[in-house]
This record gives sequence, C-alpha cells and structure tokens, in this order.
Amino acid sequence: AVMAEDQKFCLREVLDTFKSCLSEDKEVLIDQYVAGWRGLVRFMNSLGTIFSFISKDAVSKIQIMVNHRNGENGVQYITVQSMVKYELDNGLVDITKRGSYPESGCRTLLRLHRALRWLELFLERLRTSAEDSKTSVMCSEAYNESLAKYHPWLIRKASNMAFCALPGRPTFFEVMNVGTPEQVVAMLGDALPLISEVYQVTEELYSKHDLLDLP
Ligand code: 1PX
Repeated sequence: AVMAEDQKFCLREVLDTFKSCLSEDKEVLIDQYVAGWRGLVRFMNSLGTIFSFISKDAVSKIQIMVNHRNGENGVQYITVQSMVKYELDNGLVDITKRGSYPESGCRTLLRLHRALRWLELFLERLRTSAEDSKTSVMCSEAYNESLAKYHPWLIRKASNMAFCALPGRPTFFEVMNVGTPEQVVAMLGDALPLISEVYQVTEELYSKHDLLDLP
C-alpha cells in the first residue's frame, strides 16, 4: 500500500521542492526552482487539456532555463543571483525593448517569478477557504491581482475561461493527494512561508538591479 501511495502524484512533494530552492545564504537555486515548476505543470495537466495553452508556455520557459543550465556557461546559472550577475556583466539581457536576447535567463525567470506570486495568492486563498468556496473564483482573483497585469486582453480572457473548468474544492483537494482537507490546509500552511520567501528574495534581487520590467 505504501508503494502504491508513493507512485501517485502528490502535491506535497512538489511544494517541498520549492522549500529546497533557497541555499543557506539565501540564494535561489535554479535546478530546484525549475523542478518545482515542472511538478506544478504536471499537476495542472492532470486537471484537463483546457490548460494546455498555459502549460505549453510554462514548459517552454522551463526548457529555456534547462538549456541555460546545460549550456557551456551552465555554472553561471546555478543560482538566480549568479545568473543575474553573469547576464548583466556580459550584456546578455534586453533591458528596454525586445531584441537580441529573447531567451535571456533574466527575462524568462521573471515570467515564472510573476507566476509564483499568482501561486502564492492562490494557495493562500485555498488554505483559508470555506468548504463551499469556488476554486475558479479563488484562482481568478489571485490571477487578477498578479499575472493579469502583464497579460494582454486575449490571454486574460482565455485564462479566466479556463479557470471556470477547475473542479470544485473537494475534488481539487483530492487531486492534490495530500490527505484529508485538514491535512491539505496544514500542508499549505507549512509550504506557503517558504514559497513566499523564495518570491521575496527574487523580487528584491530583481528590484535592486532594476529588472522587474524586462520586455
Ligand atoms: C494547488 C495549485 C497548483 C496549481 C499549479 C498550477 C501551475 C500553473 C503553472 C502556470 C505557469 C504559467 C507561466 C506563465 C508565464 C507567462 O506569464 N507567460 C506569458 C508571457 O510570456 P512572454 O514570453 O510572452 O513574455 C505568456 O504570454 C503566457 C501565455 C499563457 C497563459 C498564462 C496564463 C497563466 C495563468 C496561471 C494560472 C494557472 C491556473 C492553473 C489552475 C490550477
């Protein structure tokens, strides 16, 4: 029984990956960050094909980061801090308009970073929600407060339509495969402060280098 349990998808493990993102000196480890997103995308795919347009974009951004890690200068991409330094020192980032570096690590990770804020808001809503709360409403509120600001009308429209296809809270909690609703709530309470810290550390770094609006 324990074995079968292990093979099933479990959101706790995914969120644990984000816990392991911060090194001792509070640097954000890119391999772990990317692994966290990979797990989330897997979870989202299990919710239905209507989310494909979202997972396609997420997968392509994950792939760009993996390519940087596997490239000639992979060691420069161990942490977000070293990546920012390396790309800025070598002029590898389009700062004001899109140009020679559409796949810079800095602009690509910024997209995932903005999505992490959505995740934080959504999980916090799930954690504090009542039994009869609608996941679609929680999801779109979290989206409208975060990612939506950076998306054109058509993407906003498509996203909000996709959110309507989310299962209700009881089913959603079941798919997470963490245990009883109480256990889900407890797990979210454990995971959120760390996700939030990863977000804050990245936000401060990007803000310090004036990278929050990269095209
Ligand atoms: C317990 C909850 C777990 C839920 C896990 C869900 C994982 C979601 C992963 C979403 C990653 C989205 C990355 C989006 C990056 C982005 O903003 N890309 C846009 C800009 O990129 P560009 O290169 O052009 O500057 C791009 O235009 C995006 C296109 C696709 C639409 C993105 C909509 C994002 C909605 C996020 C909410 C997902 C809801 C899933 C429901 C569970």
